Amino acid sequence: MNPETLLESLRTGLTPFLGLPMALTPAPGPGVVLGAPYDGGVINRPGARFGPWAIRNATMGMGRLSMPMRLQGQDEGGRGMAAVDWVDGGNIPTRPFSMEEALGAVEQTMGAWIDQGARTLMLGGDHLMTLGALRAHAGKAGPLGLLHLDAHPDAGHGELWGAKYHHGTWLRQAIEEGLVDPRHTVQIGLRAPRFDSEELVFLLDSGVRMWTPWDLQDMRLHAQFQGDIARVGQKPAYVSVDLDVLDPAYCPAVAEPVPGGLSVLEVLTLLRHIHRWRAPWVGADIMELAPALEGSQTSAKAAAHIALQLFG
Ligand SMILES: [Mn+2]
Repeated sequence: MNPETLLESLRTGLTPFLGLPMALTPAPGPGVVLGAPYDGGVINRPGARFGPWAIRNATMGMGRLSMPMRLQGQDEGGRGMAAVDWVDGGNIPTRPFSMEEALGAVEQTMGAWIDQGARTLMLGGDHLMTLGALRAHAGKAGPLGLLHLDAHPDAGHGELWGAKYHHGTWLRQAIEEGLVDPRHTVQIGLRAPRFDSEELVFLLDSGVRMWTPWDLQDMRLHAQFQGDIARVGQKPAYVSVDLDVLDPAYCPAVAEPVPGGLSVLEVLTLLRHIHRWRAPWVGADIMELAPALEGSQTSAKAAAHIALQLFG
């Protein structure tokens, strides 16, 4: 966002992502940012429907060129957002009362942009909306590689809560529908206590690679970690970031904060690996930001998790 677009935001009262031009009608172009203001798939603490506004507001006045790449003269990511000619496509009209309709709206709106050749960045919204995005992209590119940053594996069995679709089941659904190739799927940051181990067995049997924050601290595993991320990029790749991958000290405003997570710096550092893929990711999302929950329960959650850890 340059001074001109900042002044335009002040004038119009609108804050498109990074000051990108607004475009509500799909047209040929390299990429589009879309909000998904839906949180009907949240089990415990709703509020992610307000995420797209909060993220857009937070980009007001921000530059488009990430600092470390410039200083180190590296060419991994080209010139980042500064080099692309993306638009902000506004929000997807997700009806608040029906998951199926909301998922359909994501698939349809995003699909219309993909048909025009666009890559997509979705601002959540709860993580269930990723299923709609994967349906849209896989419909065009076939089974995708998936890099999934999250405290939770999101592959729960629908019967657990009597509902097939919610923010904790979308990955199982995506694997069963053939939208992602589990052998090219990597999860990073997993640490939330489980109700049972069936979900993890399902993922392991499918071939998904799973990394906890403890694994990431073991330097002996670093080459294996890099290899896993590289394998995601051997296919058309999707990157899904649940903000609860971050420690609540950095990002408490999510539906399910889990202590013991990654720092912002750790996430920014590991994302650099994706710029070594032979092709840029086709779609990405940043999910679960519930801005009204800022600061809520952070300390009590830390206490609860330390208590649990006492039992091994
Ligand atoms: Mn998630």
